[in-house]
Amino acid sequence: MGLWIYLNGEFVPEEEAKISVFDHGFLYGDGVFEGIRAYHGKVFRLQEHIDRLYDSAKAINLAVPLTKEEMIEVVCETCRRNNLTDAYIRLVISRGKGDLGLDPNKCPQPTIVNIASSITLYPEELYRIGLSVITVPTRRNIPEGVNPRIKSLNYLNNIMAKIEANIAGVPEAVLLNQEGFVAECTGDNIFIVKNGVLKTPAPYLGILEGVTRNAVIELAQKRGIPVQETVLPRYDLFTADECFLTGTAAELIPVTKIDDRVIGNGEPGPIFNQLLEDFRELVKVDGVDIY
Ligand code: PXG
Repeated sequence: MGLWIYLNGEFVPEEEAKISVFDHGFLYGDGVFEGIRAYHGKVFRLQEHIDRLYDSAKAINLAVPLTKEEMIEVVCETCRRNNLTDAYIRLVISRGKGDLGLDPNKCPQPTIVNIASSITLYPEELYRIGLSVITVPTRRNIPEGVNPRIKSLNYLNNIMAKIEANIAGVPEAVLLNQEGFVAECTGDNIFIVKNGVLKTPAPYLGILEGVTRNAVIELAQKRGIPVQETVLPRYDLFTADECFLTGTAAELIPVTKIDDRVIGNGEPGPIFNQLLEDFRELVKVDGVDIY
């Protein structure tokens, strides 16, 4: 049973959801996207995802032909058409069909695609034992080039890092920024805990400001846990009491080894466990109703 895909104003069966080989999203990675999740019939922090999508589009000078309200409706309607209450949602806007040249002025009509599918969850045991990760040679894109705050269709920087993690036999890579400070992972933000303080790289260091990241910061503050958005050298990762990653797909996932150094006592820590529990409660109530 195939999916119904939203494509430029229509819902079509997935076999018919096709775009041009002249689409600049395909030719150049010229476009933006969001990865969104629905839990129990609610789309988690949909407004935040839509705001980030429109900011990404603005940053690449791409005018979105739908209002934010219409885009929210597209997301919810795609879930309804596929009878989904729990979903992984991929909303993509590319520059659209042009010619073989770079010029975006030759692309009159952006391509808008929305896919709502079931989620492939990480194995539950990873949440109990934690991930081993490495810092990789590939640095995060510099903000003066393609700013990492733009969730663009060009993920080669992150894919290069993922290849390095694959070669090393670990599931995730930590990218440093141009100055050598910790930025983020290939599709997740990173947090550490040291002496009861929760720390994560500040957005100006060149990261995607994750929706999950921001929710975790709020949850920590509600618990009275001090939070710092700061500069983290690798030393701070190695000597952390706890470390975990956050992202729409992963939610919160513990890291127990970094570059062969065991983090804390090698098990998910108490602050991680508390915040994961709080997050799983939050997703039950914080979201836009689909039905
Ligand atoms: N950093 C980067 C570079 C990302 O791509 C995050 C952080 C986390 O952001 P959110 O808003 O999801 O908390 C992302 C997330 C995947 C996948 O399947 C994830 C992302 C992109 C593509 C695939 O894990 N983005």
